[in-house]
Amino acid sequence: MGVFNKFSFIFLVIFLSLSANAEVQRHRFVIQATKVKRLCKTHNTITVNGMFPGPTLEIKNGDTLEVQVVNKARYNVTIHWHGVRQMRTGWADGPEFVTQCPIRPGGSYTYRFTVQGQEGTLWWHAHSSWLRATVYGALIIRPREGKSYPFPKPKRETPILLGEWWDANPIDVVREATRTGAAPNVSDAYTINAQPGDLYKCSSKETTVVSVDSGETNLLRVINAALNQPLFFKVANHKLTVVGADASYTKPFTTSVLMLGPGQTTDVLIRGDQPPSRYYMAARAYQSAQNAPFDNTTTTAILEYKSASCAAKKCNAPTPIMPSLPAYNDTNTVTAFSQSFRSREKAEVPTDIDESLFFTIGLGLNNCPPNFRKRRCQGPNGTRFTASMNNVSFVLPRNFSLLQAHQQGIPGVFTTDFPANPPLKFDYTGNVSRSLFQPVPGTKLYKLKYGSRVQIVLQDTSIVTPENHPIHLHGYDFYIIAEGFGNFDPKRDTSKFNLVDPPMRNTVGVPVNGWAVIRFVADNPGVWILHCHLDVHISWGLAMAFLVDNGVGELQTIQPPPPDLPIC
Ligand SMILES: *[C@@H]1O[C@H](CO)[C@@H](O)[C@H](O)[C@H]1NC(C)=O
Ligand SMILES: *[C@@H]1O[C@H](CO)[C@@H](O)[C@H](O)[C@H]1NC(C)=O
Ligand SMILES: *[C@@H]1O[C@H](CO)[C@@H](O)[C@H](O)[C@H]1NC(C)=O
Ligand SMILES: *[C@@H]1O[C@H](CO)[C@@H](O)[C@H](O)[C@H]1NC(C)=O
Ligand SMILES: *[C@@H]1O[C@H](CO)[C@@H](O)[C@H](O)[C@H]1NC(C)=O
Ligand SMILES: *[C@@H]1O[C@H](CO)[C@@H](O)[C@H](O)[C@H]1NC(C)=O
Ligand SMILES: *[C@@H]1O[C@H](CO)[C@@H](O)[C@H](O)[C@H]1NC(C)=O
Ligand SMILES: *[C@@H]1O[C@H](CO)[C@@H](O)[C@H](O)[C@H]1NC(C)=O
Ligand SMILES: [Cu+2]
Repeated sequence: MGVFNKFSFIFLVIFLSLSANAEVQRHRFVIQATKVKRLCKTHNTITVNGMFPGPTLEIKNGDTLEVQVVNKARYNVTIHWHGVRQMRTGWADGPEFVTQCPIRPGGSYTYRFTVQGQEGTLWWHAHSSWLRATVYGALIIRPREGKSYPFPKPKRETPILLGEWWDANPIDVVREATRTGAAPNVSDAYTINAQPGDLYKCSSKETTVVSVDSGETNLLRVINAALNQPLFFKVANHKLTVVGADASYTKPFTTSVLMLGPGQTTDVLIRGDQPPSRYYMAARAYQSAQNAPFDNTTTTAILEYKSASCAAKKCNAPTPIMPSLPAYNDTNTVTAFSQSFRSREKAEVPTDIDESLFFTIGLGLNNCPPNFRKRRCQGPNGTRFTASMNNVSFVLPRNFSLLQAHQQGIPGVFTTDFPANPPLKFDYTGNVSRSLFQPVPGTKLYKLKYGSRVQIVLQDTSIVTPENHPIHLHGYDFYIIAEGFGNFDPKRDTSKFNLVDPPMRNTVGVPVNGWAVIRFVADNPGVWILHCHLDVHISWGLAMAFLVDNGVGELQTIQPPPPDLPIC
């Protein structure tokens, strides 16, 4: 008996330590056209496994994901694991022509990577043309076994994916814009978990319902998966307590409204502390660009107290209460919100900086090339829209991915002369002369030594229009140590740097007509794209890429490419 007990004890210990260890999760994503009906009309929508939104992946910190992506659609596709650091596994990052060539129709590729030291909400999405309009889903990372959240455990958890829907094929929309040089058509609806909600035609039967019980707390994992639009989000009569963003915990703070740029996530606790009823949660545009058309509609879901729900057909459920959302141009609310973020854990902000960079970000206009017909120059005054960082409009290669070209030493695919500073100093946020509007196309990378401590000032310009750009860096989280309006002034603005508890994120909303300063340590070798997460701006060239060298030894060296890596 005693021996048996000892044995079962040992077995128990082995079992517990195994289950506390990391797991490998395997999934199969089939990219396929699926009939999806929204706004009264059915489209052949590109989805993962016929699901819209796509499957939610739920893992623990330390787990490994192996996702076999099989392309049964008629478009090239890649999948990006947004916010996953991909330490030494850059081949699994996903942006097409950056870390891999696209998975062609009929092809497949297995993404294999470990999520380490990140907890909270991330997401995955296509990183090829505009496919991410419908190819996206949540990636939830919970604490390791035996560890808990740094806040009271919520009774429920609900992913809230904000999206954008075209009553058209999104690929046709972007192709039309590429052809004409004009801005692409704006969307026809926003969505919550892929449903537009009650305020749109033919949508009320499928409105998303989120349950809550009186007295209990629900964790909403809000993700802005919209293609081109920063969004306000609010729940009628309920306060939201922010506890995390971009899979980093924040010091909790309470707010009535969120603003997320595309790419950003925000985890909030919501308590069932109101009279049992039905309340709308709603999202609509934060629009900072001037004189630009935008989708000015409102998407809703319903927060429903269980005691107020209505399963029986004859019951009259109360009409949900509608929140009052900020005006589309309420930049003050955006500023107050973004300045409330603080990291929860002790921040390890690099102080001695090796690479002090200054990048202008903004739009531009190309004069109509002489061999182009008028119908290909339908931007403002017969131009074509473009965009740039430091006056370089980013062009993706077509014959090799950047990472492959780097790894195999293939010349002629890119250069490493991306400028550390704007080639020309001017009043970035002032009345910019028309002669400065046209950037230079190029595939220019900026080389970083392994381990270098990097600071980037991201400076919006008012060329064409100032705008809040959500700038996303692949392969890294960074600290946002300051933000402000006007032109960044080192003499005045360095004193505003928060080196104590700045928030850590993977996407920063650079204030409209303003700047943000970010810092990170280049400890992940590979090629990492830095880009605006408004897809309309990526296709115009609002991007650049870092080439981070290997360090010393295996642990500071990128892994070899997987054998099934798609080539061009
Ligand atoms: C864009 O909008 C215009 C005007 O409504 C419409 O004629 C055109 O068909 C739309 N393009 C696409 C690709 O849906
Ligand atoms: C957007 O819609 C709101 C009402 O929902 C209206 O007050 C506002 O003027 C509209 N803005 C634009 C630019 O159309
Ligand atoms: C927002 O837009 C409205 C018109 O739609 C305008 O009256 C108001 O001044 C604008 N507010 C700001 C802060 O720009
Ligand atoms: C287009 O031309 C008009 C008239 O010359 C001018 O007022 C306007 O600012 C121009 N727009 C752009 C974007 O250059
Ligand atoms: C790849 O494409 C670039 C740009 O078109 C070209 O300059 C380069 O020669 C090509 N490289 C190879 C190896 O084909
Ligand atoms: C901007 O500058 C141009 C000349 O470069 C001038 O014609 C225009 O009036 C100025 N606009 C404003 C708003 O100051
Ligand atoms: C960008 O470069 C082009 C070509 O040299 C030049 O015409 C333009 O003025 C530059 N613009 C800025 C903002 O530096
Ligand atoms: C698909 O990707 C291949 C390279 O792998 C490229 O040659 C082809 O042009 C792409 N097709 C489209 C429609 O972009
Ligand atoms: Cu942008």
